[in-house]
Amino acid sequence: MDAPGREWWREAVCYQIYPRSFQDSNGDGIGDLEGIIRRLDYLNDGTPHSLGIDAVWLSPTYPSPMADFGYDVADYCDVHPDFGTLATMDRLIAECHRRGIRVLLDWVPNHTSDQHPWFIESRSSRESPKRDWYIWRDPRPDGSPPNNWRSVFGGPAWTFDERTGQYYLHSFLKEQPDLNWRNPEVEAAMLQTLRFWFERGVDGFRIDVIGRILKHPDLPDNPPNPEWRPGDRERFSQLWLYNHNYPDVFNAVKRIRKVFDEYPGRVAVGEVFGTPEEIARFYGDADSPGLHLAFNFHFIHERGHAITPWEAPVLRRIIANAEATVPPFSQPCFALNNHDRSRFVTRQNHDGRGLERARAAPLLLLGLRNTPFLYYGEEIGMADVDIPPERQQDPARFRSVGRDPERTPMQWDASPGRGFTTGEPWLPFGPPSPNVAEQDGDPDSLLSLYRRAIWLRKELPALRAGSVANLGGDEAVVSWRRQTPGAPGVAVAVNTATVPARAQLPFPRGRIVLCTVRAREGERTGGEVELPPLGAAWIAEEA
Ligand code: TEU
Ligand code: CA
Repeated sequence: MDAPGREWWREAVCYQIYPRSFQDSNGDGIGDLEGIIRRLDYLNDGTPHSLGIDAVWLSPTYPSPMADFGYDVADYCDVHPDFGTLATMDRLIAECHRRGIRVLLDWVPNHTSDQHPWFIESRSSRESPKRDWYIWRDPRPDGSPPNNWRSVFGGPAWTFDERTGQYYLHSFLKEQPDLNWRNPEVEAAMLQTLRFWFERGVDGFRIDVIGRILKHPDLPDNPPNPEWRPGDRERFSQLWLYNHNYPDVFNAVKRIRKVFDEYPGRVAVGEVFGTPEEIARFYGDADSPGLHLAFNFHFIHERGHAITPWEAPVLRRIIANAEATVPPFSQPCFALNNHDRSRFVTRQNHDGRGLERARAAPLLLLGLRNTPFLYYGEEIGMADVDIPPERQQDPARFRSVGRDPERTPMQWDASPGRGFTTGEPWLPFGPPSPNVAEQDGDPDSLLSLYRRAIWLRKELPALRAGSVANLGGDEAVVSWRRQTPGAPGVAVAVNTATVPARAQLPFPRGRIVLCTVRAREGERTGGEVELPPLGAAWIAEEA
């Protein structure tokens, strides 16, 4: 499937599937692996009529009590019956590979489910041989938790276990106790779970919140966050100094990488948070690498939870920081959407023009030097769905923000079941439109724009493998050039203003090869191009 030594992930376009919400095949209203298999041709059937995806990332499908919908794993080496069986996963992997699609699973190393046999054993007694597989501590003299750490979902990060008289640490829900990665038995056991799936042909992993797997050994209090104001998210009331991106994490990442390197062509993509410099640390060094790729979520939110505005100067800064910090032996990894964040169309709809910005979004994401991740439904412009209280599912809703609105079922058509299920969906649908069926045959649809962008990216060497140059523009426009020796350059220009704007081009003669206004494609350009309001274009250099 791959020329030896050519690392597929450098030129890949990846697609995140939230398995519960992609395709249900047995009418129980919950998406499953058989359902995903049935939709693989939509993702890539080798023709430009498909999206042309090179890899899929599946959010967790492991046995789990589903307290956090799979991010509470009770068995790392099996499949939850709601999703299918190991045999179904084997078939999915085979069917993907037959279409040239790589398969990334989701690895959750920071915590297990409290129903995982390891934790059941660990909490059974203080003398348990697995007691030290988790982080247990005595209460403070006044009975309060061992330190002031907060759960990401709100509340203390500690829960008291009456029977053994100690607190255990959980960075997320109490149903998600943190593993003690300072215990070499834990590390060995977890690394073995990677080999289990590599042996079954899995091509890599998206690694869940890897920045938290090692904490300061003394578990000291975190200092207060001086910028925090009452009303801000509780979890930002502290600076996560001792339980997030703690220095020892980066060495552990290098040890994890070694297991990936035991199997050719496997890729490690980390879910990380922090400054551009902190993100870059996860890549390691040329002679002792860490992750192949580390997510940069700055197009979604840069610091804290503030939504990143779709404004040229901000986008330009994010691109410049990533290009300046990511080590030369790798590249950035951007996403505009995922299962934890409000969808782009909704985030950027403050003036009712979110869908227009969503047409420019793929030209930015796919026009940059990076390994981009799309999120199911993004390609048809799905928005957040308001979920009535009685239908809400996400536990984060109680003390943080519920993520159900960005996790609703894929809209394949406008029928009552949206082509997703013949049963009652686990989360309510959005309005009948947008959906794939209405956009499939429409050359001006967002879906068609995503397809053209992805296939053009494969075709044009400068976009597939080129460096970024001439990053520039002004208050309205962000633009850059992609270039690679022996091939024409491609200019990318994005207008974030609601009025037309001119973009200066880095070459005197070109031709628009992709534009948010399809009718402009084929147009010749001189040294500049006029962009429609909120519009974007890719211009190929001409001799
Ligand atoms: O998320 C890690 C994380 O810290 C945030 O994305 C957080 O979940 C979010 O801000 C809450 O609003 C990962 C997974 O992506 C997420 O779905 C899981 O809930 C979490 O880890 C725990 O496994
Ligand atoms: Ca199902």
